[in-house]
Amino acid sequence: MAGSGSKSVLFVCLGNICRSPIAEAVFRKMATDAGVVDQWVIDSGATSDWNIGSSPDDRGLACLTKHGIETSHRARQVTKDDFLSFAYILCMDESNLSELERRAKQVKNHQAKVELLGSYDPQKQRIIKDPYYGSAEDFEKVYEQCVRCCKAFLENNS
Ligand code: WE7
Repeated sequence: MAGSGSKSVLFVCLGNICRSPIAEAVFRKMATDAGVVDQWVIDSGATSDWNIGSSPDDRGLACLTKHGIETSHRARQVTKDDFLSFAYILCMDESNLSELERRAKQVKNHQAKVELLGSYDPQKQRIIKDPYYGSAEDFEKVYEQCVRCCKAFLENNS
């Protein structure tokens, strides 16, 4: 839960095992390196309840390790409370976006701005594609997109 005055972001994808844990870990590393991590509540979640409690995908963990980033995240589903406690909910594709917008409408006085993480990409790649049925290269591409977008998002909120 975000304390008063703190900034908050929840990264979301379908299962919270591939894309959103990478985005969360990348953003936490950047905020840590910038010395502002204490000002932030950072988390990630799933639209589905399929993988609750699972570790991130091994390919995603390998990609993060390769870039010197760790995570101990376990998958969780987005809750109604998330729409009240987070300032930003940033998701990966149009399917995530329409699902989150549908759920936001069901929460009275929802606060969160629901956006595509890719809307922050200086290279204008709006969609961060699901790498689940993809290769290590697809995870690397997700990582690079997360780096560009998280950097821009952090700069916008500093
Ligand atoms: C995924 C996935 C991803 C697809 N992470 N899963 Cl088998 C399934 C069914 C409902 C929810 C989830 Cl989470 C999962 C397992 C976990 N990134 N991507 N499934 C996926 C990709 C393309 C077409 C259809 C699916 C279900």
